[in-house]
Amino acid sequence: MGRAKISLIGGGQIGGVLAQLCALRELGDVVLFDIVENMPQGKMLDIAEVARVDQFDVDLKGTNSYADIAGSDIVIVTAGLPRKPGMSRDDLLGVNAKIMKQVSEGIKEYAPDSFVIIISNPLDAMVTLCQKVTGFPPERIIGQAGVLDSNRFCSFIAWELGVSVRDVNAMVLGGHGDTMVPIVRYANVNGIPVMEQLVRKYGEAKAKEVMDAMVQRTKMAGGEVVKLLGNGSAFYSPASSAIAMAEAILRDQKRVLPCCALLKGEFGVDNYYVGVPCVLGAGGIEKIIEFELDAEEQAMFDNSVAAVKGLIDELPSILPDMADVLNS
Ligand code: TXD
Repeated sequence: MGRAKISLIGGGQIGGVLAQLCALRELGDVVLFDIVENMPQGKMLDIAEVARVDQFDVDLKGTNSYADIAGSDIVIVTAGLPRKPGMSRDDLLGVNAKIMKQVSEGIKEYAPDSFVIIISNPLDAMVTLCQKVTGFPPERIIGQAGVLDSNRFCSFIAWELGVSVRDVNAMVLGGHGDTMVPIVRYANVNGIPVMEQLVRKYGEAKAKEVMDAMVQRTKMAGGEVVKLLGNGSAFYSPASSAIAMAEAILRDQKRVLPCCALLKGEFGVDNYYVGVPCVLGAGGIEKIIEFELDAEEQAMFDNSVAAVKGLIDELPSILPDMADVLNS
C-alpha cells in the first residue's frame, strides 16, 4: 500500500508546523503550497534535511503550483491573513473569503476526492464557502476550531485543579468566535464533575466565579495569544489540533472530536456549519453526535449560530460573482 498524501495550502506559521508534525508522525508524503515564491520550497527543504535525526521516511515538497496537490487524501487549508492585536476573527472575512474562493477552486480542480480540513478564519464562514465552491459532500469538508478551543478549556481546568490535563474532558461547541459555547455541565476529570470539585474547593459562590472566569478566558484565549505575540496568532496549537483530525481520518480512528460540521437539523440548526461533536474516521465526518442541551446552553448555542449566520449573509456582497451559489 502506498503512503497517504497530505497537502497543506498556506505555508505560513501554521502551515510550517503542520508540515513538521506530518513528517514527525509519518502521516504520509506532504506537499506545502503557497503563493509566495520559493518560501514553501525552503521550508520543506529545511524539514527534509533533518529526516535522519528525526527518523522519518516521507517525501516533502514545497510548491507554488496547484497541480502538485493531485491525488491528495487530505488537504489542510491555512491560507489567509491572521489577526493583529485588537482585531476579531470576523474582521478577516473580506480578505480571507477571496483567498478561500481561490484555494477552493484549486482543490476542486486538482484534489476532487480529498478530505478538506479548514483552519483559516473566520472559521465557520470559510468552511461554508469551501463547501459551496467545491460542492464536495459535507462529510469531506471539516473545520478545525473545537479541538483547540476545547483543549484550551481543558488546560485552564487542569491548571486550576492541579491535575493532569490528560484526565480532563471538556468540550466547546458553537462557532469559532467570541460567542463560542464552553459546556460547563459535562466538564469532568475522569468522570468526576469539575463543578463539584470547585464547590468543594471554594464553596458555591466562589466556585461559580472561578468557572465563569475559565469560560471567559477560553472564549478569549485566541486573542490572549495574539496580544502576547504582537504579530500573528496562535500556530502550534491549531496545527496540532488539525493533525489530530487528519490522523483520525487517515487511520480510521472513529475519534469523537468537536468539529465544524454542516448541521441538517441537529441541535435545532438547519444548513449551517458550526462546531458540534463528531465521529471522525475514514469516511470523514461519519456521524454528528447529538445530545440534550439545557435551555441556557441552547440559548448560547443559538446566539453563536446567529453570529455565524451574520457572516454568511455578508459573503454574497464580498463575492458577487458567487451570489447564486451562496444563496442556494
Ligand atoms: O483554530 C483555528 N482555526 C485558528 C485559525 C487558530 C489560529 C489562527 N487561525 C487562522 O489560520 C488565522 O486567523 C489565519 O486565517 C490562518 C493562518 O494563520 P497563520 O498564522 O498560519 O498565518 P500566516 O503565517 O500569515 O500564513 C498564511 C499563509 C501565508 O504564507 C500566505 O502567503 C498564504 O497564507 N496565502 C495564500 N496561500 C495560498 N493561496 C492564497 N491565495 C494565499 N494568500 C495568502
